[in-house]
Amino acid sequence: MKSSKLALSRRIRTTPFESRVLEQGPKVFSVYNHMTLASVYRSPQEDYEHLCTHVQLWDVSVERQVEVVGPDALALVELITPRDISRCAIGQCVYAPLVDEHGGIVNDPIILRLADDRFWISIADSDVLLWLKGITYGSGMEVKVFEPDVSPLAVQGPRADELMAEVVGPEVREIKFFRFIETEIVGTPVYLARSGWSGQGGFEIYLQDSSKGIELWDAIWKKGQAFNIRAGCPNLIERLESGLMSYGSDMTLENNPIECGLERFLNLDKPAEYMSREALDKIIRNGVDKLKVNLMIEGGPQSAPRATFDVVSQDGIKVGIVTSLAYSKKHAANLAFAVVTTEFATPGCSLKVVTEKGERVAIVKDRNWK
Ligand code: THG
Repeated sequence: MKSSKLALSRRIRTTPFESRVLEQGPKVFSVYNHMTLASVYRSPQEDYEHLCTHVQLWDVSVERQVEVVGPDALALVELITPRDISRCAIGQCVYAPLVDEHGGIVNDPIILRLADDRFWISIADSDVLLWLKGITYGSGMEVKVFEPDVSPLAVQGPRADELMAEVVGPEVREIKFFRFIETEIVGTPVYLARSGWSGQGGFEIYLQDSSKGIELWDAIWKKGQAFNIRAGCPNLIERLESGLMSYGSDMTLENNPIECGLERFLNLDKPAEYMSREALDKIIRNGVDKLKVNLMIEGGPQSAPRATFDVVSQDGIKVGIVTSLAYSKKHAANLAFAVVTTEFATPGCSLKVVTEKGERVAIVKDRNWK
C-alpha cells in the first residue's frame, strides 16, 4: 500500500475547493458520496492538537445536499425519519436519522429547514438522492427532489468565532447551535450555520455556486492568517472523544437507531406518518440483542482496523466488534466505538479486544467516556 494511489477519474467528483486542498498537501484522502475528502494532513495527532487550539478550514463538500421543495416537502421529509420535523423552525437544523420500513438506518444527515416547503438534507455517505427519488415517484407526492450545487465549507476550532466575526461581522457570534443565517461572503449568498463535525465549535458555510469556491476559500484563508489557520478535515481522534459516529463505519443499513443509541434524536410518537413506525415499535417491544457502546482499550496506541477487531467476553466468547478506534492522549487509552451483545453493554463491564498486538482489556464507558 506504501505508494498506492487513488485514480481520480470523473466518477470521483471534484470539489469547488479541491485545488486549494491539494496545495495544502493532505497525506490521506478517502472517498465519500463519490467525492474526495481529505482525512489526514500532517498526522492524526498533529491535526488534532491544532484543531483543539486554533482554527481550521475543512473542505466538507462531500456533505452533499438533497433538496426537497414543494407543497408535500414536509410530508416527504417526515415520512423518512422518526424525528419530528414539524418542530424544526426555518433557520434551524436538526440531526435526524433516516430510517427505512424495516428499521434500517439509510443515512444520518442534518436536515436544514430553508422555508416552510423547502429543506436540505445534508447527507452522510450513502445514496439518499436515489432512494428519495424512488419514494417520491411511488408516493405521487408533489415535490421536487434533486442535488443542488451546494458545497459546505467548515470553519472549526476554538478561534472560529473570532475569525468569522472578521470575515462576516460580529453578528455571527449571536448564531445559536444548529441555527443558521443567510448572508454574503465574497459577494455570493451563503447560509452560515453554527455546526460541524467536531466538538470544538465552529461554523459551516453552505456555498451555493461552485465557481466561487476558490474566492471563498481565499477570503477566509487570508483573514485566518492572524489566527494560525490551517487546512483540516474531520479528525478521527477528536470525533471519537466527542462521540460522533460515522455512517458506513459505526452504523449501516443493517443497524437500527435503537441499537445505535440514537433514541434522543427520535420522536417515535410524532403525529406525522413515517415509514419506520411499525418496525421501530416492534424493535422496542422485542428489545434489541446488541448495542453500540464506547470502549476504552488499555495499553499503548493501536492502529485502527480497516475491517474490524473482535470483542470477546472474559471467557473468550465473541460478543461484538469494534467499528472505529483511535488513541487518545487526553484519556491515555485507545477509544473505540463497538457493537456488543446487550448483556455486556453496561458501563463498567470488562471485556477484551483482540487486536493485531494480542488481547487487550477493554472497559465499557458511557457516552462521555466516564
Ligand atoms: N455537517 C453537515 N452535514 C453532515 C455532517 C455535518 N452530514 C453528514 C454527517 N455530518 C451527519 N452526522 C452528524 C452527526 C452528529 C452531528 C452532526 C452531524 C452533531 N451532533 C451533536 C451531538 O451529537 O452532540 C449535536 C446533535 C444535536 O443536538 O442535534 O453535531 O457535520 N452539514
